[in-house]
Amino acid sequence: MNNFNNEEDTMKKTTLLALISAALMALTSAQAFAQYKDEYTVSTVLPTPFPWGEAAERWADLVAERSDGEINFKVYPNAELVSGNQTREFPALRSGVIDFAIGSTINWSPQVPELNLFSLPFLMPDYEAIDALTQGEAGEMVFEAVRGKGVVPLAWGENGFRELSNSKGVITEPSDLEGMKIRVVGSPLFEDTFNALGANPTQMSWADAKPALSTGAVDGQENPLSVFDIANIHEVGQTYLTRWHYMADPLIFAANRNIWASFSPEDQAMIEQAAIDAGLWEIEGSRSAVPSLRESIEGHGVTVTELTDAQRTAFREATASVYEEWTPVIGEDLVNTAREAIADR
Ligand code: X2X
Repeated sequence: MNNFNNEEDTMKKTTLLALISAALMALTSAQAFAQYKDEYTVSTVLPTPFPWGEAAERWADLVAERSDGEINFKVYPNAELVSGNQTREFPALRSGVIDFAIGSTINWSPQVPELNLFSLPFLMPDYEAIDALTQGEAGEMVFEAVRGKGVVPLAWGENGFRELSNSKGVITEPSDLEGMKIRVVGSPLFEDTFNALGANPTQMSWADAKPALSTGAVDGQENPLSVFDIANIHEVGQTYLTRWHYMADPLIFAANRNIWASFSPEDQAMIEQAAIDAGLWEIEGSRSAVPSLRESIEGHGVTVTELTDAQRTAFREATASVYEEWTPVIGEDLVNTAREAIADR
C-alpha cells in the first residue's frame, strides 16, 4: 500500500515537474521573443544621401540582416526626435527618449566636455591624426567619458574636416574674417574660436542655418564639403570656400544604457560589430569622396581656396587662446594623450 502510494506520488511529482518545466520553457521563449521592441529608434542629424545618414541606414541594414530580420532599427534623421534641436540629442539618448543614435562630437559636447577635444582648432592636421585619436588611447578615454555620462558608445564614424564658407570674399588670413557673422553649432568653444579670429559667431541649429544664410542674417558657416555640396549651400550665396581643415567632427554610434542592457551578450556583440562595420564603411566613403565633392562645388561657381602652411599657421596662432581656455575643461591628461598620439602617428 505504502509502496503503491509512493509510486503514485512519484508519478504525480514527475508529471507536475514536466508540466512546470514545459510552462517555464514556454514562458522563456515568449520572453525571448518579446524582448525585442517592434522598432528601435536611431537618431541622426543628417539624412541620406549625406554620409552620416548613409551610415545610419547601413547600420540598420546590417543589424536587420544579421538578426534575420528580428531587430528592427528605424532611422530618424534631422534630429526630429528632439524637434531639430541637435544639442538635445545626447540627453534624449541618455534618458531613453531615443534608443540609439549616431551623433557628432560637436552636438554632444555640451553634455560631455571631453568631446571638445576634436574641436580644438588645428589639433588634427590630417586623417591619420583623426585615426590616431579615435583608434588609440585618447579615443578610449573619450568613450569612457561618454560611458560616465550614462550612454554606451559603440563605434566611430566621421562627419569630416570642416571648411569655412562665406558670401563676402576670399578668406586667407584671420583679418579677412573681421566682423563677419558666422553660424556655428554646439559648444561655446566655437564662439571662442571665432571670437579669437575677430568674427561674430552665432550659435544655431542646422535646421536654422540655411534659412539664416539665405536671408543674409549670417555671412558664413563651417561644415564638411559633403554637407556643403549635398545641401546645396552654394544656392544661398555662399560663393567662397576656404579649405582650412581647422577641425573634424567624428561621429559616435551609441546606445541608451537600458536598451543596451535588454539585449543578450550575443546581440550586443552583433550590434556593436555592425556599428563598427558601418562606421568604417562610412569613413572610407566620406574621405574618398572629397576630390569629387571639391570639383562639384567648384562646378557650381564657388571659389575654393586652399591655404598654404604659413597661412594655416597664422590661423592657428590667432586661436591659441582657445587651448588655454578649453584644455582644463577637456582635461589636461586627455589633451596631452591626444597630442602625443598625433605626434607619433
Ligand atoms: O549642424 C551642423 O553643422 C552639422 C550638421 O554639421 C552637425 O550636426 C555638427
